[in-house]
Amino acid sequence: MTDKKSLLYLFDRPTEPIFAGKGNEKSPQDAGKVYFELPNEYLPTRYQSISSGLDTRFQDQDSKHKATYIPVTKLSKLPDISFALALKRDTAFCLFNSYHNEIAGKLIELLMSTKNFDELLSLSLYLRDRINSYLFIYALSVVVLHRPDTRNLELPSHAQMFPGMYVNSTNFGQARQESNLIPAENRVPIEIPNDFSANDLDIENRVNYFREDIGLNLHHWHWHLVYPYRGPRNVVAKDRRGELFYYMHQQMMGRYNMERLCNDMARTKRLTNWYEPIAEGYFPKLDNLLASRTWPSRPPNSILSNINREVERLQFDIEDLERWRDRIYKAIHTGTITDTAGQKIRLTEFEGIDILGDLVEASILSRNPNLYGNLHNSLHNAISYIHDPDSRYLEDFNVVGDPATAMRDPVFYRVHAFIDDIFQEFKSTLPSYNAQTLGFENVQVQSVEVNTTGAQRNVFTTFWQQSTLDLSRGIDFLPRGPLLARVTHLQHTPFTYKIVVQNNGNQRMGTVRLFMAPRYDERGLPILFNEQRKLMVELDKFSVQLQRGRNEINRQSIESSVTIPYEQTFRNVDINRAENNSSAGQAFNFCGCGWPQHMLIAKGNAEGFACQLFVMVSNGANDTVENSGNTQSCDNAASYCGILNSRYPDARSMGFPFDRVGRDAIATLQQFLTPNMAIQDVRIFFTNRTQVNQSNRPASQNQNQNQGNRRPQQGGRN
Ligand code: CUO
Repeated sequence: MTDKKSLLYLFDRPTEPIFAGKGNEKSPQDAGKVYFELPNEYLPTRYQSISSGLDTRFQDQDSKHKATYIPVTKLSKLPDISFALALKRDTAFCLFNSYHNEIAGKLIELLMSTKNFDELLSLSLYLRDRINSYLFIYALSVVVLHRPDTRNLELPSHAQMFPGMYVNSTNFGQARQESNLIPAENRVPIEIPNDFSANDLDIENRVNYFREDIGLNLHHWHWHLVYPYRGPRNVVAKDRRGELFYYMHQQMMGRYNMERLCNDMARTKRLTNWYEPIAEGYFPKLDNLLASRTWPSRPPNSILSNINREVERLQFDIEDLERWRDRIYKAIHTGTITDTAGQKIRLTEFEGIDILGDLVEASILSRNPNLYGNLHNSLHNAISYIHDPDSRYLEDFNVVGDPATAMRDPVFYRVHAFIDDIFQEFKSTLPSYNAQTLGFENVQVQSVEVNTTGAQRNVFTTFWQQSTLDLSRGIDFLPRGPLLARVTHLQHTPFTYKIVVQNNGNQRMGTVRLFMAPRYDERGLPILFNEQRKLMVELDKFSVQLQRGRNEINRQSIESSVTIPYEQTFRNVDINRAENNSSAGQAFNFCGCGWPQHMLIAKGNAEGFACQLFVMVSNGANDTVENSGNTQSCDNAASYCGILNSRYPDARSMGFPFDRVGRDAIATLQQFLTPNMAIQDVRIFFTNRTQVNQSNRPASQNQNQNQGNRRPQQGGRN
């Protein structure tokens, strides 16, 4: 049987034809270039008549390296792929576009339906150089993630496959020069400047390090890969998916708003008036290498229009958006939605949010797309075509049209502030948690504190870090070998929490929930509970066995259930890692989804940004979910991403205990506390210094060098 790893070669240099040979002869894992023994009819028509010449041409060039040939089982019948060919190869594929997603959904179904691995590989090879490359990579990624026989494969980072979506394009000229002229072993990283899309004349530029962080954008891309809104039902209908759509994006907003407050900026203004000019502009300076185009910009004060774009089969009016919005609010206020059969479905206390999430996004799980429309995706579309709503200039969508790039643009957060407000409106109709629901009998949290090496107690420290990425998988038609880019991103010093809990009952399980929020608003006044709760960012959540009497719980920041470590975010698959068919490999793919560890703590400021750290130990017996058995040895980031093939591992509503309005007479966080909770004033100090990350040097540079201080593996979590 064919080595499953061979499928990964299809992700290498997406627009460079497969017969050009794949793999990286400088990588320790590949002895030489790899060729597939393709049946002639698998080649695109353009190449069929000259196929033998092609083989020798590419193979001769590499004769000094050992080559590997992989046999390909020919499919007994080639499928009809005209539906996928309808999307031109060099066109931009838009994940928020229903028509494009319909094509992707069919493609995912076609690939999922292959009977065994060899058939999947064969079909993928047949499709690869025929259909749109971005579509192909997207669909195959979803399939690799969800098929039992490929789950263990380690997908390369999306940023490596499509660096043009993550890194300023002006650097590619330099990159091409470096890899054409300089031997692989002597190449040096290309510096990617931090402030490439604007300068400080634009106040929004103060948080560009957040919006343009490669790890955050990778997380968002990965989240939408794990949770596609269209495709085979068993892939789309994951446990509490609609609720997680709400919660993950709510947390993104909470974190972004905290970041804004650190930088003396007001919280994000919701985009509610769709006829007004949009003050924020965005000039991405990214290249779409696939479609050979630059990403369109959006000048300040652009105005939305009705969308009528025939090619993308996209047609809706701003009034449609208003109708859908009004119907959704009506459903919230009446507590029921109407399904396609005209039946009323109640938006119940616990499941209502899930139904609403599916409806607002809208995924194929929406109970009535005719009535409630396609609000969130259409807003993405309306903004992403703001510069060319009827396609008269033949322009493609801007960065807001793709989950891999959307977080870069300030307007993205204004859209999601509006979307989040819909969910908050629903939550405000639910009964507040009473002291009994919040409490945990006989359990008192006595204290919580944070210890950071080299800092005072209850202080977080942040700084800039420089890390190196290898982009060679994504720059097509270049000599092989590493192509390194050096980026600067936020980082914090690792820290530990110490939580002291008194248990006057029997030994039992508790769930520790850690959150943090700013203390003061944009005017410098204390934030009251009902506003502060929306800024509560989850830092960690884990189970503990509580002994009778005093319990001291120590937990490291790198163990967070929200984050994934640096290596997983950037998935440098060239660095020596777990064997292919291990469960660690399976975890690796799924766990590309997760908030990047380096963005766990907001930047803070030089004076020490004041926050409140919150800890709660809830009753484990009420939190447990059957069948959430996490059998993976996965460093997973379950809080924002769920667990592969399992139910969401916490029975409480996502965001508990801050997802609802506080009970009567509660004005402050202090008043909200029950004995099983505690708060602590903390500060985040930012120092404007840059440290080089020693732990992420690519394999090619590591061969003769000490690996440096690699991040320790996460400890076992209960
Ligand atoms: Cu993730 Cu609007 O859902 O970008």
